[in-house]
Amino acid sequence: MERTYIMVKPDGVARRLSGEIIRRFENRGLRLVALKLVVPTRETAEAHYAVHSDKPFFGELVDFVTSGPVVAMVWEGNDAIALCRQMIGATKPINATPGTIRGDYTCDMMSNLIHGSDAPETAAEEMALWFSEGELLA
Ligand code: IDP
Ligand code: MG
Repeated sequence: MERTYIMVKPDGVARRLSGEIIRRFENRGLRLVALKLVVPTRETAEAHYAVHSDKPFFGELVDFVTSGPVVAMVWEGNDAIALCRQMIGATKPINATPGTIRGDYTCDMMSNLIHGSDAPETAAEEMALWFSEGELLA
């Protein structure tokens, strides 16, 4: 069993897509082990996207992700990290195939509705950044 950090970004919450996104992960058979609605601080957003701090879009990305509430979640299941990334779809809109969350609901490179951890190490870091131990089910 693997756990992954999933976040509906501010555009997804504003567009009332949180329920649809949660429904997809539930339908797939994943188990929800943590969930909260939070407006990210700049500090948390900068830490979350630290790997992109050199990129030209970093400032805009931090502005975007702190612009409103996000739904922070941890989902558990077999190969949950790769499975969720597959369900989310590619970052580049033209590569986000129909049937994926991004492929069905967005064609914007930045406002792309959802984040999912990309590897076991980042999943562990992100779960620790967004949740305390006590907020996760056993
Ligand atoms: P990912 O969310 O698919 O893992 P990353 O490359 O890790 O994609 O980028 C993190 C986030 O930064 C993306 O989800 C998107 O919101 C934003 N982003 C990535 N590349 C660009 C870009 O070239 N222009 C604007 N925003 C970008
Ligand atoms: Mg990424």
